[in-house]
Amino acid sequence: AEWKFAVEESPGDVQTLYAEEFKRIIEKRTGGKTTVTVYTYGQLGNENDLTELTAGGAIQFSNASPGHLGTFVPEVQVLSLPFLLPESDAAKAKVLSSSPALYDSLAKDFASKGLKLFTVYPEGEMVWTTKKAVRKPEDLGDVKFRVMTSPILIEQFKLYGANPVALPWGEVYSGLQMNVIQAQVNPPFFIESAKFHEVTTHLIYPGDVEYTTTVVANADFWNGLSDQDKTMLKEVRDELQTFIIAKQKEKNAAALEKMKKDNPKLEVIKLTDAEREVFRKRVEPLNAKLVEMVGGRSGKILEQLKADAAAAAK
Ligand code: 6CS
Repeated sequence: AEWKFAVEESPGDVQTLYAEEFKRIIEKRTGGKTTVTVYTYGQLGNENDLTELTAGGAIQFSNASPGHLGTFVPEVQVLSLPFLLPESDAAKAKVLSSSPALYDSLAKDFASKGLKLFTVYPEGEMVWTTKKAVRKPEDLGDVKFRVMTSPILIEQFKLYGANPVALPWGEVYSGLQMNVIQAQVNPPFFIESAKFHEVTTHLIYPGDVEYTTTVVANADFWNGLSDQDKTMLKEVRDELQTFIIAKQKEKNAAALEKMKKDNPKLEVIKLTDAEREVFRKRVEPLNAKLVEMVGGRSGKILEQLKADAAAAAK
């Protein structure tokens, strides 16, 4: 068999490294009977296109990050809420790898859209690139701030005081360059890879949220797999979880050093606890807003996820 796996990122990026390692392990374990073809960003379409291709069965696996998937599986936006996941790496990894809120509950909303939730993993803390110093919501008043396409992100950045606009990432570099937008948010490895630091002057570390991604499979494809294949895939999934969590950490640390070297004028601002607290307070209405927007089981999933996060942090 041939399995197609499309990612939302470029060669060398975190999602691509994951898919390539998936390919290596699957092809080794099946002795080449199953091959995996990896497609990087733009080869088959943008982020939202990949989800539709997977749900429709044209491809078997893809990354579907909550930042974009909210347009298709609205409930997944619980993963985009700031100040929700535990702060420690170990507790965060535990929630993302095994939380029942995600794999029992949220997975049902994926299934109803033709998607099997295969895994969720972190890609690094979200960092803002801006063209001026930002320390408080008032500093964002005149800033057109690019966010991913999930509706909750527009609400989040409105609460933060900015003027948010949703775009696929392929349009972000030119938007910053032409000053149509002045800011965007992504983990450091991605800012470096997409070269956003070339068209920006400040990196702001707000400490509010982790970038997470999900890997999904076409549901009919998944349900048609043999028990043996399903068991293999579960083992591969667990093995890759350890691999990718270490990998993204290493890449994010290296990226900051590289960006400082490339652009010596780049100013790095880490919000103080007091400054961070102002943004945290601003965004407090967001959880209720999400439940109001999405309805259905979203409130229940959110409460469950909070409980799983609290249990993991203990
Ligand atoms: O900003 C975005 O849209 C993209 N960011 C990352 C880290 N991965 C893919 C996603 O589409």
